[in-house]
Amino acid sequence: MAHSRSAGRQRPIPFIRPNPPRLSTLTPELAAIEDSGIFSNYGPVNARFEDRVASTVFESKGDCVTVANATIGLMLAIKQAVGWKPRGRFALMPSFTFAATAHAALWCGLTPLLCDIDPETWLPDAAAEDALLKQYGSDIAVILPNATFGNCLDLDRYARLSDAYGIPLVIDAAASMGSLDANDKAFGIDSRFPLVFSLHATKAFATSEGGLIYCADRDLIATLRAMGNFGFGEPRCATMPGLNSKLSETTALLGLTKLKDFEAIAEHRDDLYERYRTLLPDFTFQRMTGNRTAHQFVPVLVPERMAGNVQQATAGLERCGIGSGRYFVPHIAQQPYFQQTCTAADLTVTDTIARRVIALPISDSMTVEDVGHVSDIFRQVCGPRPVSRRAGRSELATVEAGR
Ligand code: T4K
Repeated sequence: MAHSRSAGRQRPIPFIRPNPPRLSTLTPELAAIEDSGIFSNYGPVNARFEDRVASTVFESKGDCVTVANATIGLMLAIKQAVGWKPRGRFALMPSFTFAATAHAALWCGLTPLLCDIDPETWLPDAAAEDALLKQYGSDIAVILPNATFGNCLDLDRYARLSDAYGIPLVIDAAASMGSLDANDKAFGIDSRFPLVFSLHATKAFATSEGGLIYCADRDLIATLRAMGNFGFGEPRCATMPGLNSKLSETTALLGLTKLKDFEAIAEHRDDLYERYRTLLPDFTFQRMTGNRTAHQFVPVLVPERMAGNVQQATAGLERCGIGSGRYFVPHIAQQPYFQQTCTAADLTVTDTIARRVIALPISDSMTVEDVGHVSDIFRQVCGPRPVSRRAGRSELATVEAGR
């Protein structure tokens, strides 16, 4: 997949280059969908996709149901977990997550209770969660950790917490499709709590829009499937809370096709990530807890002296044709809507990381040479002196001059 490119002027490197299967190459499969007359409502292509994920990714230890996107998947899973009338009012989650996590809880009538993250793994901080569980007890309706940037959560610990406090658990695994745990198994395999994955165009497992909920508990998946079809537990008759979260047959076809080369894609992305780490040994990366992460991008911290001034690095990269992003910045507690609707605990680590984090590009078509180029430029834009004064002395200056 990775082609080496002869030395010379670098092509621009976008931050994210989505690579869903090309619909234009799937004409026979699309014609078959048209001929079947079934376009949605958990049709045959969708069923094949779900079965194949359950059997190949999760080794037939449970079931999957597709959803239109992970946000709506989280809404379904949270609603199912807390019941029709939640006994508590809070959803315990990190502030270092995407808006979707907080929105999903709010749509379920809950108040996000925002906790800090671990300074190394950037996963929700165990001590912070423990403290909030002790403080708020049964006022917490659901524990909602985010597997930050595809990193693996300690699900055994969460199962113990859930049992000890009698509080249900839903895992936001939006970026984790393709992540392998410390035993080299798919993250979440055999979990009795639902994991919600995103299949968005920008993810490693890129379709267009889409999501997937996996759980070892097959009955729970059956319930979520009915909830996602208007709560129809009986033919066209709502017996539970519901909405429409169904995936179209066309998107299911993208998922089914993506599965074919996804192992190679995930491996390639992880190789590129490791290359970044090798080339930037003096920078701080997230400490990974599993054996492989399905990288959507490469979050890394700029040096302490640039804290609060990450845009200097972003702009320097941009001038050299390299895209970058900032996740999760602003974090939840920094966003105006969430400031009005959430309760925040101490977020010292989150604030510190948010002031320094930048996300570098990774994509299926990038090569190790591209990573070398981005790393060189990144190192230079993070240098102590303003980049523009180094004209003629650095690769950055050469690239800038050539533009
Ligand atoms: N929970 C967590 C922890 C999440 O991170 C997310 C989503 C969710 C839940 C909800 O999952 P979904 O409901 O989306 O399935 C992007 C993704 O849209 C979002 O899925 C993802 N997390 C988040 C971390 O990243 P934005 O707002 O940054 O996307 P946007 O439009 O700025 O695009 C990012 C880059 O990708 C840009 O450089 C443009 C490029 N791009 C994007 C699209 C959509 C393309 O080149 N082509 C495209 O088609 O959220």
